[in-house]
Amino acid sequence: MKNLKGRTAVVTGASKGIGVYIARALAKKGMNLVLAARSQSELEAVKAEVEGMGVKAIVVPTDVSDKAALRSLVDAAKSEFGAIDVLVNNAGIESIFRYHALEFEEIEAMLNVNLRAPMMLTWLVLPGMLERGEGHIVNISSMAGKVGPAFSEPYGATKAGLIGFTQSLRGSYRDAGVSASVISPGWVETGMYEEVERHGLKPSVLVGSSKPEKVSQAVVKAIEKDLGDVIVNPGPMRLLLGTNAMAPGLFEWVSKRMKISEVFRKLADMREKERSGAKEETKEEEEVVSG
Ligand code: NJP
Repeated sequence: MKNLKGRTAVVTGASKGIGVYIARALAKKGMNLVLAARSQSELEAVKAEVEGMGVKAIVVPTDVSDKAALRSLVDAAKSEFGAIDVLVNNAGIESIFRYHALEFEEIEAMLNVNLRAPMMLTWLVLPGMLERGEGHIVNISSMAGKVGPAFSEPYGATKAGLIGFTQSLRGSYRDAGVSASVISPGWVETGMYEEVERHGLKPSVLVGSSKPEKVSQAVVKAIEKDLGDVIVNPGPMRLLLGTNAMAPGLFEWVSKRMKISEVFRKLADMREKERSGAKEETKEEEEVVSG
């Protein structure tokens, strides 16, 4: 889609982190915005900022794991702007724990927010796009979807799902004027990465980290140039991914030596320790109350 000015984009996860940068970048291109997430006051602040850039925006408080809320989001966008030209599925959650230490509901929540919501929202906006013969879906995946890091089973699986979903969409609908892109960042210096920084952890030198503007620029470029698969990472990731495809054993060896999953292991350790501490405290409180 060459000219974004005056068109409408729905951006999920627009209340904080990368989503705010995506909203700004699309507003800079003159797009009107439908801002979705659960935190209304944060969304209102983003709305005020992008309106200051001369575009129109609405806030639609949405829990994307709620099916009815997804329908309401699409209805609100259509009733305000008439049509949805671009959908950016950015909302995402992660829970880095050892898989067996996760609660069932945490696994379910990642599946719902990271994969089911983008698939359902796409399903809801596609008919309108096909009718107009134009539209673009952008899915924010992750390097974790390209190669599943240790201690990130549901996250990696949902992000890999988004990559496959996007490839299929491109194959099915590009001839009808509707396209799709998947953006796979490595670590990005905002949002989820803040906990990594707070604990003084460092990503492997092979992976590094990127500024959030790199992701928002990649989103704009993917829409304007119709790019299918964009990696945002300073390290030699395509080379590594090529190695993974051709010689997975060698890739595993390099990953281990370069400690690619080390940050995930440390985060999992810290969180599991915190959680078992919290459980102990609750147990002690209960014992005091009952006895
Ligand atoms: O995360 P964060 P990022 N319903 O936590 C929203 C991917 N990524 O910006 O509902 C609706 O700051 C939440 O809003 P709220 C990552 O997988 C990141 O880092 O108000 N919205 C907030 O706006 C994700 O797909 C890195 O709490 C829900 C947003 O989602 C995307 O980038 C690396 C929701 C999350 O903001 C943005 O992540 C990478 C729900 N149920 C991929 N639950 C990175 N930062 O390093 C959450 O490879 N949200």
